Amino acid sequence: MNRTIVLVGILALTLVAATKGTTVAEVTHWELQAVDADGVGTYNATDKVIITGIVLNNPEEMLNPTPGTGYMGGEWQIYIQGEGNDHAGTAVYLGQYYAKVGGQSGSYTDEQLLSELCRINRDPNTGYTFAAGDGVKVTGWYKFYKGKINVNEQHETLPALDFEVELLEPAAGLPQPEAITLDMVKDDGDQYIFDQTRLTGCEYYQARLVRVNDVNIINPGNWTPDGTITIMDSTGRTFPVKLGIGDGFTRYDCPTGQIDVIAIFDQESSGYMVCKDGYRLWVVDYDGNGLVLTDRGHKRGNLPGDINADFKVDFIDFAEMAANWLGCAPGLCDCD
Ligand SMILES: [Ca+2]
Ligand SMILES: [Ca+2]
Ligand SMILES: [Ca+2]
Repeated sequence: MNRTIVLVGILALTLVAATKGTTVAEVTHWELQAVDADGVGTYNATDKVIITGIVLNNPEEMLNPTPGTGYMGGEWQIYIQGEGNDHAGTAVYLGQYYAKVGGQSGSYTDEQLLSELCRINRDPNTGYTFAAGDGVKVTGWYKFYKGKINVNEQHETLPALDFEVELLEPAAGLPQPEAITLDMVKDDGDQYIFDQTRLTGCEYYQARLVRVNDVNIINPGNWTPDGTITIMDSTGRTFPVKLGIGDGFTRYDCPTGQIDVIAIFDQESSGYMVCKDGYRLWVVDYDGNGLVLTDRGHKRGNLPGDINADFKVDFIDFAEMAANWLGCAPGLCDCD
């Protein structure tokens, strides 16, 4: 016990010392996401980085922010896509139970987590609540994990390791998803295409919004929040699609027949030191439109109380409201 306390103390002092001479630079996502031949991130020029771009997702539709849930407790993650010729993107992550990760020392209490979520969900200068499609600037530390360099707190709760999210352009709009076909990311044998230069294959699209047209879902039985379905194209190539936890995956049935998919291209490799697999598409919510697996974000009908967007207010809407009565979105409600 004493040894643990001493070790934690030494770690804290080390981090404080490191903070004094902290180096920071604005980098492109392209620079930050450079990899070696094994797919391991190589960026190490500064301690902290500043990145800018467009937020691709609402965090609570990707990971559950509720304190005490899941292995890592409440979690928060957004993807930020680079603009112009900065053809890359970066995930920004915060979790509650860092102490469960090897070599890490602290975790957040429920109250501390909610305070952190309230802080990073809003622009510190205006109080504006961030949403997908906003232009932002993130300043923070970073850590490599299973194929990507993520901006995070290096899994420590010390305030010196906080990251900051600041608003650059409210409602800039989501980027146009880049249309890809599965033969651009899978070879003839249906294996992932890895290219260290990141100019082709899966690495080129990592952490960016893509669109795959004319595919079908071959395992609709996996349709559930946080589930993983598989799409297949006419050549027989397949790709996993991770479903987020947006309420549409409960409210609507899995789309059938030939569909299109709009998703964040992600990687979470099977290994830590060789990271050339584990690519997947991540769709965080679905609006039930039947043709495109996405949430278009433009609800029709203009009828307050029509929760399931079927253009009438009835018991189905009431039952959903009743089931969520007095619910409070962690990190968004009751801030301050
Ligand atoms: Ca990668
Ligand atoms: Ca923090
Ligand atoms: Ca309705």
